[in-house]
Amino acid sequence: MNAPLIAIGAALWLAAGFADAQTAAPAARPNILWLTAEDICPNLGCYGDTYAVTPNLDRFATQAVRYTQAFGITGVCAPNRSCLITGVFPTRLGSHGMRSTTTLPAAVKCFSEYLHEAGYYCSNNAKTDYNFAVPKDAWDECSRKGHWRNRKPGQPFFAVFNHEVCHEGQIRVPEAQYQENTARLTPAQRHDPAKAPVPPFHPDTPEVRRDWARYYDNITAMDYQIADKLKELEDAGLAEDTIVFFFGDNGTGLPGMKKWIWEGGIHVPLMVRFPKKWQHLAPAAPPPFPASRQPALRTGNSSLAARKRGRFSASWSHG
Ligand SMILES: [Ca+2]
Repeated sequence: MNAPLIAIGAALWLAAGFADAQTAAPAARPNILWLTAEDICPNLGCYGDTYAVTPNLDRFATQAVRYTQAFGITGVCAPNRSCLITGVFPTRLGSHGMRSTTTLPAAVKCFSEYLHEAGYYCSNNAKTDYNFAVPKDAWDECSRKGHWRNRKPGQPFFAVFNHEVCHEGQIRVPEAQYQENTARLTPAQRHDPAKAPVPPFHPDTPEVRRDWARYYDNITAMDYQIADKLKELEDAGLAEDTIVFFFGDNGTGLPGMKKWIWEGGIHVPLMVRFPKKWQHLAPAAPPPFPASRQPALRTGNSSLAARKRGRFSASWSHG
């Protein structure tokens, strides 16, 4: 199935559970954890990429709904992030130009503001890059200190952790920085440039092969960090109360990919783990591994259906 991916969290959250969040008792509300990764296409083992070394995300995939046709609305961070947090197309919002600046119309809110009003503790660690000023009520904490641990006892949370080690800017860093970024990788986990899957639109040179190998090394480093965040949840006894999203914000940060609206710029991984308690919100069961196909996000349709059910009435949202 093919469908655009817009506003991953907004669409799923608003369509599936927003009304519940407003009316249910705190203990009956799910926590929401977003684990976002910068600048990656679905170059993960669980997506069938045999060059990738991503054991933790591969394990996560066995517990999650894995979308194979998830796409950013554009090929680069800021307009995508403006869409993710509002559910509005950046072309409509005036946020489409990278590092442009727009002003949110009074009727448009970051969807975390609704969660905040509903009693959620909302933290963002830490990137915003929305192309508009962050509304003061969007986050209880928006910094590198942002963490669900800082909420009041028993308070439900929506927490975002953005992972930057795989950002395009980390591919060609000085050697010392690269070694620091990838310090946790074992020798066997480091990618051999000679085996790198150089696409036909890149010159097959040692420099390009090194870039690709390091891109994959950085993804493995990110995979370790994702495991840390999942373990934090487990250790706190919150895994069964928390819906976990993993997704990329835009495609691979190499030439002809990120910033372009070809597949390499917009095709991203997206997986959502619904614990048993919240399985009724899932569009499908976790797949047998490796799954061949999973449902695509039909955000417009699901949002429309939600409106018809009277569960979400914000007329400005595109889903
Ligand atoms: Ca990005």
